[in-house]
Amino acid sequence: MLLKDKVLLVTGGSKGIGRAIAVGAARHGARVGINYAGDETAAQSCVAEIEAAGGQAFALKGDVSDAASAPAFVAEAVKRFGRLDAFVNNAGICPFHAFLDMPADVMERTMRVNLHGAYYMCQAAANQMVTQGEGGSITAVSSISALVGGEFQTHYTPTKAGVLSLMQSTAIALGKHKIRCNALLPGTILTDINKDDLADTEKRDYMEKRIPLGRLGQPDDLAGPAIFLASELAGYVTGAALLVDGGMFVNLQ
Ligand code: RM4
Repeated sequence: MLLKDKVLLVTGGSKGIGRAIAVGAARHGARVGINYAGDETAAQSCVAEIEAAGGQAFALKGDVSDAASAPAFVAEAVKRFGRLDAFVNNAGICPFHAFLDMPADVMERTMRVNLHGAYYMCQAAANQMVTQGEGGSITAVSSISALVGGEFQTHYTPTKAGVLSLMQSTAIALGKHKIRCNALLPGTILTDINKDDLADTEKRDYMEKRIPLGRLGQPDDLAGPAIFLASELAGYVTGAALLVDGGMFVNLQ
C-alpha cells in the first residue's frame, strides 16, 4: 500500500496508460480522480473498476488544452477528497502524419493537448500542493520520443521533449516547496493512440524486434513506475527521466 491516504489525479485516465496508473494507484490505497476528454463510458467504467475493488474515485470531463480545465480538475479533488498529494499528467495525442503536408490544425492541436495541457495541469497541481504546504509529487508522461524521432511524428516528438524539459525546470522551481517533478518515458506501449499505426504488421514486427525484452509494452507496465515516483520510496527523486521501454532506446545492435 505505497499510496495509503494519498489523493492522486491522472489526466487521460479513462483508458490506456492513464487508466492503468489510476487503477494501480487505487490498489495501493490512493483516492483517485481521473480527467477524460470525451469517453464517458470508459471514464465511468474506470471509476467502477476502482470502486469494485474497494477504492474511491471520480471522473471529470475536461479538454486539457483549455487552461481552465486544470484548476477545475484540481478543485474537484479538493472538494471531494480535501487535498492533492500526487499528480500524473498523462493525457496526450499522436495523430501520425507526414511532415511536408502536416496541416496546421493537426500540429497546433497536438502542441496544445500534449504540451500546453501538461503545463496548465502541472501548474494547477503545484499551486494546490504549495497551498497545502506539505510537498507532493508531479509526474508527467513524456516518451522515448523525447529522445529520438519519428518520421510521422514531427509534431509529436517536440511535445514529448518539451514535457521532459518541463519536469526538469519545475523540479528546480518547486524543490523549495518539497514538490518532486519527474518524467516517465514509455517506449512503444499498445494503446488507442497507436493501434492504427501498429495494425501495419510490418511496422509492428519492426518495433518488436527493436525491444530486448521481446514484446511491445502494455499500459500496466507503466503503473509500477508511476506509483513508485508518486510514493515516498522516491523521496529523493526529482528532475529524473525514467525510461519504461523494454530496452528499446539503448538497442542499437
Ligand atoms: C510513443 C512512441 C510509440 C508510438 C506512440 C504513439 O511516444 O513514439 O512508438 O507508438 O508514441
